[in-house]
Amino acid sequence: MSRLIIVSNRVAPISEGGPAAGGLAVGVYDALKETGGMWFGWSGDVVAEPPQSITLEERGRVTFATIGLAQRDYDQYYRGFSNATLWPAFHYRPDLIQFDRDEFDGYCRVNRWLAKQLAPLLKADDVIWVHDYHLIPFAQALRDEGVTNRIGFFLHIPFPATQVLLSVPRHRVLVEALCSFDLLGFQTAPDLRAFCDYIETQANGSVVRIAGEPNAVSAFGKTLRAAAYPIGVYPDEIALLAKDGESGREVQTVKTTLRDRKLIMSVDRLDYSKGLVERFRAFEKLLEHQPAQRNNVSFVQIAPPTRADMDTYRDIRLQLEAESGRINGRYAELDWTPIRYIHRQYERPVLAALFRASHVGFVTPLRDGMNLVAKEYVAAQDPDDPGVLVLSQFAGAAQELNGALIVNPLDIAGMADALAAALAMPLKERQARYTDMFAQLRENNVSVWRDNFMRDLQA
Ligand code: ADQ
Repeated sequence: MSRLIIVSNRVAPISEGGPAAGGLAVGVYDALKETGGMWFGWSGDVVAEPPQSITLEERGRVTFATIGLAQRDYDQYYRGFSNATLWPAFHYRPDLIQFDRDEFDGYCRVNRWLAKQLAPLLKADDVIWVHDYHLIPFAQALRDEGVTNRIGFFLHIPFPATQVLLSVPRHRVLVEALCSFDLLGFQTAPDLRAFCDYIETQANGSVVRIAGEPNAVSAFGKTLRAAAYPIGVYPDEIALLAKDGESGREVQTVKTTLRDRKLIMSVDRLDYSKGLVERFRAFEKLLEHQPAQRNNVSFVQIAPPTRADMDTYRDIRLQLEAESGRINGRYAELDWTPIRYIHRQYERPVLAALFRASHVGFVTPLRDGMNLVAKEYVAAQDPDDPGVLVLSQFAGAAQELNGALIVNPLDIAGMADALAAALAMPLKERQARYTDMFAQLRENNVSVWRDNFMRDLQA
């Protein structure tokens, strides 16, 4: 069996079940343990000078190969082009794009430097799987180092519609670089369509669509394949975690302080793509339109800050603090706080148990590649008394989770109506929707995602 080499911007700190162990980390680490292999990427450290060597750490059959980033590389590659240009563009926010030529050069330089570090560690039959938007030029950089192995790429975030992608300076260079991979994986069919549209309308390329197989793409003198591989979770494991966590301290505290009130739950990284401001306003609208809900329902938003050294992230944080303060000021009573807005990270078992204790999972990103929280919420429910998922039409997960109440996150009143419908939904309907979605989660769990991608990469 070929060795698997995973390359991602950050190498997940693997303490299984720890807070960072999301779908990607868990699914990919499982594959590495099975085939043996290496996980290569940034250690998370920012250092004064570019480090000269990689740190190798063996755990069973898996080698973790990590390296620090010099301050300038961090600023240009990570904070700059990846997160101030690509992230907003790929989440349909051209208004937030900041472009700086030096940052773009830094992005390409760091990709080349990382490829140079990895190349000497590779063996002839290794299969390389690269993850996410930080590493679009990585295959091209490896090819320049003489690497001829199979190289696949999975994009965890949306691939934007052509007219949006055109707003990114150097878009053509990026798409040409993508074409150096042997296989491209997207979260959903609309993302795949957007990529193929660019190839056909902007790159003078061709796409052959064969049912049940990846598309065959030719462009920039290269041939490759591209398909959608929606990422999943392990629903049965999450269900167990959630049940086990029911008697835990955090869940008991929430239940005691709620008394008999209902609970609406949201969990996100604090990011402008997650639609938090609109979500707070929808909850406010619910209280405004339905006075009977006042003092009868609480909304818990857990949102640990990320990328806190960037202005756009500081802005969204301030805006949310103002909104939650304003809404609580308007509706709170001596014994009831409508919105509990919490800035911290929780361990996975605690989150799962909180999902199970809540009546509504409120997941309304303005754009999201997939959104694993939506899937985790469903997986964590009690089959005898499941909660209802209210889900944005712009989350990749909406393509699969037909049992959710699907909303447009810009339609505040529409979201408030969906919340009211969710809170009032009869048990039979909740069960039917949950059963449907749980079956879907099982059928397309994270091993299916990984195995389908690996099968096509090796074919
Ligand atoms: P993210 O944008 O980070 O991921 P998401 O898919 O929701 O978004 O995954 C986040 C993971 O972190 C989930 O497993 C969640 O439970 C966990 N998490 C979130 N907030 C947390 C908190 N406060 N405490 C502890 N854990 C928390 C990117 C893309 C998504 C895509 C994933 C995977 O943006 O669209 O679904 O990658 O491909």
